Amino acid sequence: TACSGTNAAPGLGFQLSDDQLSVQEAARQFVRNVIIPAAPHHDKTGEYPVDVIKQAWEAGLVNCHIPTEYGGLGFGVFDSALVSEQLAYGCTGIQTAIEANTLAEAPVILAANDAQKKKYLGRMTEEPLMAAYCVTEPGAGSDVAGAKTTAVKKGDKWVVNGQKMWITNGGKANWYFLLAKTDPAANAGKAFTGFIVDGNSPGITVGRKEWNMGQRASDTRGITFEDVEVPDENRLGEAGQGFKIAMGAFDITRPLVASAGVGLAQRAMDEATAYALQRKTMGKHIIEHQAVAFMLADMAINIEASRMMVWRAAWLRDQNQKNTYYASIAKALASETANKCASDAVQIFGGNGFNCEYPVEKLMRDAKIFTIYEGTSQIQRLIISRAVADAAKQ
Ligand code: CS8
Ligand code: FAD
Repeated sequence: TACSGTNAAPGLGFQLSDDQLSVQEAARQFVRNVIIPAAPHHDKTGEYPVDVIKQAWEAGLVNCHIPTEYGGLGFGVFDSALVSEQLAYGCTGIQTAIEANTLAEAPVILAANDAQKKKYLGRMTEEPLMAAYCVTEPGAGSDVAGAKTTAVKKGDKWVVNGQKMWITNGGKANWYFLLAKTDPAANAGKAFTGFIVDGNSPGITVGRKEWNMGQRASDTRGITFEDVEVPDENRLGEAGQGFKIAMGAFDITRPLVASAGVGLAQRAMDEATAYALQRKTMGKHIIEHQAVAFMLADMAINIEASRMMVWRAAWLRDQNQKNTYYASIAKALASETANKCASDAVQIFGGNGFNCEYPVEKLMRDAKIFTIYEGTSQIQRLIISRAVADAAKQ
């Protein structure tokens, strides 16, 4: 018959290739051997995981999406998502530090010329360097169009003044992607320009490491730019295109942040399941109490659904199709899944769940940022609802 079950859905496939399976397995092994043992120390001390990142870089798990012509692995978003899910399973603080490189590199991959790519992407593949993406400001996070940092053209240079806030890898970066206003009178789509700024440029002051609720291995800082001179050759694309370049980067990185949320949620489910299989109350393992078992079932439902949305959003981008709507759905769903799974894992652990010697309290602290960074859950819903309305108007 036409639908025999052997080839029922031509054109749609969920089977990973052998290469993808081996990348996924390499990441899984690295996480088990290196990240999981190191994570508690970096969480407790906030010490930046230099050694772990160096080993991850040597294992080919950092900067995966740099094109092969600039020395990278040339991964698409889908393959990168397989890696980031695994890294996040081990520790989302360490994974965020690693993924902030991807975020800084994304505008360069999207908009840089060949010389800029050779110089700034090339060096990332030669040494384990870090980079950072500077868009958010003390007064403007969700409202990127409200950012106030300016760049003014003086001869063949731009002079940058302003303050950025909450910059991941802010104190570790060899270079920054910077979004600055270059035409304050224009609409957002034309008002901003993107630049690559060398980390050692005179006039840059890096603030203190922020002590956050979770993901403490990651380095988050404010950065001040005071009369920082940036050569015009470090301008990304045309002047005025910066907002679109910065947004285009999110189409790549929101699926990756979502995949990290899936990794955290999966870790929470695995920890909670192992605990529920050995903890006994009222003469039974707690997994035999349906109230507990159904929490695990709900975790599975939300994790599977989130992973599928990540795969769809990532796959579309790799096909060069617009994925903004799906990237936002994946980001919102996976972030909320991460929070629900971590919170329910704490519940399943009972009193032990609230204690810092057990892994799930860290998961709950680490999960919260997922509904905030890379666009809050409210901003994802703004993007999704605008797309729903636009589709209805057509
Ligand atoms: O401001 C937008 C937004 O997305 N806000 C959220 C900001 C955000 O996500 N910040 C994250 C910072 S980075 C971070 O947190 C790092 S976490 C640590 C590392 C993790 C590891 C990876 C908005 C609210 C969605 C939109 O703002 P508006 O002011 O309403 O602008 P629009 O009218 O929508 O758009 C203006 C023009 O830009 C064009 N645009 C919009 N989206 C896109 C995309 N690609 C290309 N171009 C885009 N996705 C839009 O078409 C408009 O162009 P016009 O020509 O003006 O019509
Ligand atoms: P606000 O924009 O002030 O929002 C406050 C609240 O109002 C939120 O609940 C928000 O959802 C809601 N809200 C705002 N506007 C609307 C609206 N229009 N409709 C409905 N609700 C709305 N930024 C970078 O550029 N680079 C980085 O590397 C980076 N890393 C980060 C790492 C960490 C640990 C943190 C905490 C932040 C990081 N950020 C980074 C910044 C992050 O993206 C912003 O914090 C986030 O986008 C929210 O902006 P905000 O903090 O200014 O909150």
